[in-house]
Amino acid sequence: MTERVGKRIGLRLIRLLKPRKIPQATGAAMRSGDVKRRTNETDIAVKLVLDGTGKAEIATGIGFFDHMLDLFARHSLIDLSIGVKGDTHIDDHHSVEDAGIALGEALKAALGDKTGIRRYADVHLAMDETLTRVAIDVSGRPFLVFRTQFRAEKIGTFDTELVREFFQAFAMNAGITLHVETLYGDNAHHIAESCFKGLARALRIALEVDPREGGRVPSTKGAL
Ligand SMILES: [Mn+2]
Repeated sequence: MTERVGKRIGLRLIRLLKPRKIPQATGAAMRSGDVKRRTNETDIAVKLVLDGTGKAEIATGIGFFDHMLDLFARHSLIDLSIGVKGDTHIDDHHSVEDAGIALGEALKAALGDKTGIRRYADVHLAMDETLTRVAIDVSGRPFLVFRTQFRAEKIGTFDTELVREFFQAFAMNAGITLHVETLYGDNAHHIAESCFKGLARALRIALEVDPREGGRVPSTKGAL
């Protein structure tokens, strides 16, 4: 082996051993949203980071809703902090709906001009006997199709009809087209959970920056 070849192999080894730089998800500023929303009915603070690890600090005053938002963060890998003080002495309606509005607004703010995102995603989310399909287009065009029915009116003290209220408020304020359909299922807790997890998993894909987009907005119109 000549000295020159030996040197070349040595250099290659050093290059291989050097810790590789991990590519940043965005290559740009951190995609985050911060919304405070106060009405006579609720007082809400939401902070989120899209490219997070699913860290959650949730306190809505509604046990079942906390459970849903906690798993939403975990499965979307969005870092989410949400505090709600609402008029739950009446019922949970205002708190759930307004949390959906604030979360949607924070997500929209975090997305900015939607540069480089995958935009579309669909997920079949299985949970025991339940199967829910969630399809989204992060389009800037708010739309909700919600074909999920509950046999029970309550999950603990939580009104099952509020699941739809949350999805409606979220889709309208995030500016996404959101289709949710429970293909089959019996247990109300499973059905609600499959909807929230399905949304989380779909967002995780659709909001991700696609390196092949090369920093473009994924639309032939050039804007979303
Ligand atoms: Mn559960």
